[in-house]
Amino acid sequence: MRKKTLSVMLGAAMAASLLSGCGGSSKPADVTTAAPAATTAAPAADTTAAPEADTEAPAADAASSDDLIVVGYAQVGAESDWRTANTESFKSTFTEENGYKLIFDDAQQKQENQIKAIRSFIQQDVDYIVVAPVVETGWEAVLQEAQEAGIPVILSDRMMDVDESLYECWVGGNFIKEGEDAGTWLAKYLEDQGRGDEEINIVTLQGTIGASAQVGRTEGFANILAEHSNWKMLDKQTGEFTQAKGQEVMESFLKSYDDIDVVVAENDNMAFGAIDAIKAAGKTCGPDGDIIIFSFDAVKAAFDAMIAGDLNAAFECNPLHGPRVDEIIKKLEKGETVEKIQYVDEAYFDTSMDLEAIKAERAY
Ligand code: GYE
Repeated sequence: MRKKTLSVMLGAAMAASLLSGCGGSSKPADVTTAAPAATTAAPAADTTAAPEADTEAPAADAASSDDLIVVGYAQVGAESDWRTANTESFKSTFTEENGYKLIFDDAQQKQENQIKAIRSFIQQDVDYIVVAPVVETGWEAVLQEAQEAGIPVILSDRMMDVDESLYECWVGGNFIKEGEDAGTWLAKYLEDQGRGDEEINIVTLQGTIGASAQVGRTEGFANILAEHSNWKMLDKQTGEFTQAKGQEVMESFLKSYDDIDVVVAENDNMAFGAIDAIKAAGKTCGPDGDIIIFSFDAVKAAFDAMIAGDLNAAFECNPLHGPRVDEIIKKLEKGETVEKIQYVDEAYFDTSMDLEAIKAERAY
């Protein structure tokens, strides 16, 4: 029943957007107002904040299960602290109290599992499918199946390389910008240390190959590297976004190269593994160490690593997409158009800042 109402509304929305010419625009939107900023309180804290409301109006009365919007979330896995925060953001947002039934699937970083999950969501006739795609390519067939079934698909976090008519919209971090910000930060850091013209040997621990977070961060950093003829990328290998693999790859880098100046870790957890490998090899890293190391995400444990003097900098990627997707669904339910591509504003942090104070304010 819900689905029929929705497709009529979507049909109307599509017609309206065709007339106005603004639907399906790929103009990036800034959605920082759409969801809690990185520094707001954790969603978990919010949900426990008003227990009285529940006792007066039990969830079952507030919304009969017929009224609940059923959302299937095809999650990547549980490979990192970022991912854990992202899962928590969805689970605490898509609750029955908020009018939803969430069907959550953890694909264990395998695309075939995500495709299976999406097919099962289609079979269960959910109202919306949300996907954080493991990799960018290979989604046309299953998205077409969802479209034929009349189920809107929302992409969150990572991107898909598919025709934009196959999804409603995407919300996530600007990965190319994150990579460029990291390169720009490194150039300034080396300059400030009087090493602006020195030959700089760099290695990169890449994320899951083909994931847009990997593709974008690699490309963004490469854009800045191209501006510095004295920077040399010695090696790049995937650490699959996990601490264990990051450590393993860093161990092999340290065996192959004895003159590494900089480690780029495409997420915090791989940096944590790399820091262990560097220490085990009898070297040091961080602002006072032999090796400069920085990473992406900026989860709380990255703040601890910076405060401990092991990590130089962390480039933020905000995982709190639950409230953002909730807002998108609410708009679609009302027949409103949504911006096709929605980037979240992100910052960076390094050891020149008051990290204890910043960490205390962060939600993840
Ligand atoms: O950086 C990493 C996670 O897609 C932005 O995936 C996300 C990345 C994040 O495993 O920690």
